[in-house]
Amino acid sequence: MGRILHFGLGNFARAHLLDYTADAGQWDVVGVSLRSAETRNRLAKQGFGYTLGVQGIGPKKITILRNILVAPEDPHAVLDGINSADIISATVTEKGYHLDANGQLDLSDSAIAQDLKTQAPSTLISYLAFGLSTRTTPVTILSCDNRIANGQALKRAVKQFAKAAHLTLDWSLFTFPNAMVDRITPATTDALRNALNDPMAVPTEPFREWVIEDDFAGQRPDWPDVQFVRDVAPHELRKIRMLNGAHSLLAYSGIARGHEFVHQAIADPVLHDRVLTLMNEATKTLPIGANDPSGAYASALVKRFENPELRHALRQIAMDGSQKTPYRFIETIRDLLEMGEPADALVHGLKSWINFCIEETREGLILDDPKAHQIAHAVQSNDPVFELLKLVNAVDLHPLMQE
Ligand code: CS2
Repeated sequence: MGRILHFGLGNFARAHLLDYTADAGQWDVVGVSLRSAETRNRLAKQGFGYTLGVQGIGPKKITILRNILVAPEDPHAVLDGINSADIISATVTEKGYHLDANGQLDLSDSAIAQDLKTQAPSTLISYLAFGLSTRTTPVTILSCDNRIANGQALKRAVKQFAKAAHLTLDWSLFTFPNAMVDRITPATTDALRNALNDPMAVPTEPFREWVIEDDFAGQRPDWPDVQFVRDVAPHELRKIRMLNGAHSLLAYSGIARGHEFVHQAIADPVLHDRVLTLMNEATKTLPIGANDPSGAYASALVKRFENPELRHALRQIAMDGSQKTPYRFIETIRDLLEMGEPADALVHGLKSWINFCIEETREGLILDDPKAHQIAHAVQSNDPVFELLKLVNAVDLHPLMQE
């Protein structure tokens, strides 16, 4: 029996890593919640088991979660967990890495600065740095978040934190494989809770995919259908640039056009065309082998978006845009410009994020984004477009925003 210590017990982890691990057998999972006790309290009431509502297939009971450690209640239990786990994994979303727009650990970020000052952890990055500094046996740290080269990004952040905190880690013990993760997992609705008679039910689609760099420091579960590859980059670039890029385009343009859910936005002919154009543009930037000349990957994505039962809210995707636009739009646009290829739909995506920030702020709303305050500030400046681009390190694209 092996044990995974998993940071971030949101719906995605419960529909992806935990589902795969339940299928593998032999392993269990202890979760870590970095802030609130709410998920732990609710799941504890039902013995940490919950129902996955796999749309079109039916309910599936997941019973491999043993406990959830609430970090602020007992930081030592989390550090002990890091010392004894067979695999440490994370789904803490893009902002949980505390990286700046250049992909480096943001030492001025308030949580990181605080952890450095107090020499006590509160983030995934600082927990790993402190916890791994006393570990003497090999372990794999597996990022399951959407980010290009997510494992390397996590390793870099932990390294930079450790250096700033004067911690010594034996890096020969640890591996940080990159991974591509995919399963569309919306927020739970009351309708699903009632239908499955489980307050902690998680809705998800039947499709799931996981490609992991074959770089494990020790044992791993016998996860079914997982591809272990030498280089994940083509897989993750394709998924992130095509699926997540299209998602963000649908979110910002869809909200502007009065839609609420992904399936409604993709049924709008204007957005449908724009999504296909974006996928076509993104395909051109992918390495040979990952590009999609037949269009099969793109058509499969559109079908998944059209699924009306998922009721995937555009606002869920729209959050944290400052963290998502760089890898969903900006880097792809730069690659296309370099190739001399058009990037109209992607540029439209970036413009629609800018318009979303402007509209929401002018309506007096605070965005759901770690940079919400800077965004509000940028919108109130003399040149909101320029200032917003500055926040995502993309002033070089300013000329394209005028056209
Ligand atoms: C979505 C993703 O919320 C979002 O930003 O684009 O969560 C998306 O559903 C998953 O990456 C699909 O694997």
